[in-house]
Amino acid sequence: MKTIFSNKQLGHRDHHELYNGELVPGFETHARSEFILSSLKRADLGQVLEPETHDLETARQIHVPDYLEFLSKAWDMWERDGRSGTALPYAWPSRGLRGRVRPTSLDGLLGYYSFDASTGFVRGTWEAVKASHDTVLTGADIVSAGNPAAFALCRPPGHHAGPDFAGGYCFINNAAVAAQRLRNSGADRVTVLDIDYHHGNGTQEIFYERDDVQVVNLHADPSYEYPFYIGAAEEKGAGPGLGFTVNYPMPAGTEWSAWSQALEHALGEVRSFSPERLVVSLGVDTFEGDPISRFKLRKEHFRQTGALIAQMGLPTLFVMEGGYAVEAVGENVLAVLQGFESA
Ligand code: 7XA
Ligand code: ZN
Repeated sequence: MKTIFSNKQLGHRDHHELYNGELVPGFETHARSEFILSSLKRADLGQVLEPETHDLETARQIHVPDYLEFLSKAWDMWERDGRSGTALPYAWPSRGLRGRVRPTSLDGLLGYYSFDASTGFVRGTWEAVKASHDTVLTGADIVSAGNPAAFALCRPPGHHAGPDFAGGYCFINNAAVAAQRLRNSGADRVTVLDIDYHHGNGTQEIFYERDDVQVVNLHADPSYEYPFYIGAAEEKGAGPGLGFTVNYPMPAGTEWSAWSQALEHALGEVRSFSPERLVVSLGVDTFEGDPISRFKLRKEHFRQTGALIAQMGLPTLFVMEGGYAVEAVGENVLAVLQGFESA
């Protein structure tokens, strides 16, 4: 299987996030991709390709143009203000505030275009975000060209980013951009299967009213886990999209037996939709050793996950999302991809 990755994605580094009342080094480190790359290379999984450079046309079908423009300028605005550190918001337009009115100052804009304090900008952020976007588009094109699968080693990840907001370490929603690209390339129906520990709220919101992209999420129940305010089983889509969003929230401590049952059920839903292409939002923060998560999957389970997904027989693009047990991330991702290939 071909992997796509650019070293530019490593430039988003040394950023901080608000965690347990302190500004701490971001969990979403560049080292994660380095561990993944070295595991893939050691196992000789396949070629690692540089992404092609792409324009933002497909991304503009997913995100509003002024949001993309802000992403590209946020750090420069921050530096022009004479600031250093990490550009993070500290105020958000909550219920009762004028959430639709775009402020003019940088601090106002940071809150306007985000929903948390874990998604900061540093000097290399935009170049990394753009390269991550190029990586996923290149992966989608590889799958459209007739390859059975590809792995877009995206970083920063994407599934929390919505039409006009960043959050959860995500800026551009790579999986959503890929799904749109696959649609533009002629696939009538595309499924995004999100197996990250956290609910992919951005992907859900982007496609919530569409009937051409099914979004299926397996995740920690939002009643106790980030992103907290979305991802319940009752959320099923709206308007023409009704029935094309499927959610499997699960309790803390979920082990393979329950998780794999949910996956089998989810794959049944995918079969009923009969997509022509599959995008997998691949997070391995369901791992028992993950520092910010509470599920109990082990390496052998990741291999079985890949094999179960392969049984769908669909051209598949894997898109990297979360996973923070840095030294195990590479082996767990490799296990999914090898499980898929060997099935
Ligand atoms: O899938 N999403 C993630 O892995 C990121 C979750 C961000 C949690 C933020 C905690 N401060
Ligand atoms: Zn996650």
